[in-house]
Amino acid sequence: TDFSGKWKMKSSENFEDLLKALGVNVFLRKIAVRAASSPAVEITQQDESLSIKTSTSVRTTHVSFTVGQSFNETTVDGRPCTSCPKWETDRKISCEQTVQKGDGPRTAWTRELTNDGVLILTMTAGDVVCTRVYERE
Ligand code: RET
Ligand code: NA
Repeated sequence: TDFSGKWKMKSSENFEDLLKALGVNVFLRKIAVRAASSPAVEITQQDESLSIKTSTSVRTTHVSFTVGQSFNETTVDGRPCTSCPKWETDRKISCEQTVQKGDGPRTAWTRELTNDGVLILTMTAGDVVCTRVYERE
């Protein structure tokens, strides 16, 4: 499986509900939702190592990790966490996050490359699941 490429988002469900579950206030939520409606995602992958850059007008994140090795990143609302990416299938990575300070709902993400070459990102906070579908640019 090779996630490499530049991706554009085709659909998004529950992103605002996800931020709400994380306790983001309505003012910041509206800003975040607008910015996150047109992200630029660029992934490079070498074997089990991925580098993912997600850019929006208000927030850009860049993570690099090797599947099977924990790494530090931030939750979608910006809290530092430790993440444990694992292969769930040979086309899907699932990753549980543990925040370094404080508490809140459990968070996780998955990234799956479907047979049709579509990238499906899910982000979970407690029982809220946000699903975002990407196609290659
Ligand atoms: C602000 C303020 C603090 C809370 C949040 C913000 C914005 C977050 C954004 C996240 C985008 C995430 C994406 C994820 C994966 O595709 C405004 C910095 C939540 C824009 C695109
Ligand atoms: Na996204």
